[in-house]
Amino acid sequence: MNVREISELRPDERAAIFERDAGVDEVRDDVREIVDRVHEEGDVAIREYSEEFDDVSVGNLDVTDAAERAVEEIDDGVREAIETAADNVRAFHERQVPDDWREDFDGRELGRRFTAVDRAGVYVPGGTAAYPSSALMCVIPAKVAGVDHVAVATPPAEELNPVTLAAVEIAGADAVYQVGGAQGIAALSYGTETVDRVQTVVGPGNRWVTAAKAEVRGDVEIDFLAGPSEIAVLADETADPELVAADLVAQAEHDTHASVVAVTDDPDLAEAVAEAVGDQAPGREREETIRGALDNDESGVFLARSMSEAVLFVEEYAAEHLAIVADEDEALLDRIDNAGSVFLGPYSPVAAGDYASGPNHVLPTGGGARRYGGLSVDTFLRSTTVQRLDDDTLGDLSETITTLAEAEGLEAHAESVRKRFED
Ligand code: HSO
Ligand code: ZN
Repeated sequence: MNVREISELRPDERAAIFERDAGVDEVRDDVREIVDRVHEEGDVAIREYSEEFDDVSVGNLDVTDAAERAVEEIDDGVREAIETAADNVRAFHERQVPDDWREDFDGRELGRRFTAVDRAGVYVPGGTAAYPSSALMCVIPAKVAGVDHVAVATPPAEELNPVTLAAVEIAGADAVYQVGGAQGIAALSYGTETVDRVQTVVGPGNRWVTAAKAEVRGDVEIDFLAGPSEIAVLADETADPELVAADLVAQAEHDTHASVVAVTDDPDLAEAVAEAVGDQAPGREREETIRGALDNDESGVFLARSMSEAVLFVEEYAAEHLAIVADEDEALLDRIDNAGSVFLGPYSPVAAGDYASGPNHVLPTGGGARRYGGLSVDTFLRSTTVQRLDDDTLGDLSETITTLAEAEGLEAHAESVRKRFED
């Protein structure tokens, strides 16, 4: 990883960094074909794609029973870790549940009530790594919101990962299907003979899953595009370069399309971080994936001329995860709007949020944080407004309503109000 000066970046380099799409565009055509086939042919298409992409000849697509059994099968220490993480994730998401309300506005009784969608689908990635933590991060908020039926899709395997299955069960899912990738998203979105269709599809995934969510959007609700991981570390001279590097390497191990950046105004820190990344990557279990991510055009250590320039850089980058390791971290945070989730100080590594501190790890990537936030209880809720007026309050408003209705040329609207006051 080399150090690049922000002021020297060419427009094409800036575009690669700020308009990153993590290779999603490249797979869109293939994904469209998969989604269409699953939509039209159902289970048959799923089985064929599982053979082709996962090299698995799938028996039962429905593995709900196996998930129930897995809780007893896994190591006690792992089960306890899942339960601790689940408790923390649940507590944080329970805090998000909005209260229904009704209030008096000068005699008009107005309010808002919140209800959950009935059926949600969750994608839990598998493949090169298992993601029981993602099961917790998606199923728990859905259940806290009050979703009646939560179905999980996760990649097939000769032997399904029991820890993932146990996490799905502990989180409270109602059904589990072994179907991965774009075909998993399509199955949840349109339904098949075995998989019931849902109203909202959520969850993280690789570029295939992400492209599939973009494809089904409109036919079904989705959370947002949560593709390969990203981290931006905003650091000043007080940061420990070894720890900054460790957090970059950690997110790099997710995917060769992951994007990891550190931004600082301190040239010594920039050099030290670049060197520490180089020292820490070799010998890691997932070294090849890490190297792929570090070599991406959008990954790197970026040197700013001032912390203001550094702030502008991370604001434009709009990272999925933003770590701020600096003396004035709260003041820097005040200047930043675009980030999926923020980690303050040297003892808040992104890995804490990935697994166990409580906030959600399903977050917008690819600059999505410029427009929306991460997965939350709200993702599964609808709000409905309620109003009750009486004759006095409607009488007070009748002139306003009838005047506006007539201005719009909607005379019957005006009449519907007047009629109530005829004797
Ligand atoms: N950093 C990933 C989530 C994750 N990390 C799961 C470890 N397991 C995307 O936020
Ligand atoms: Zn992670």
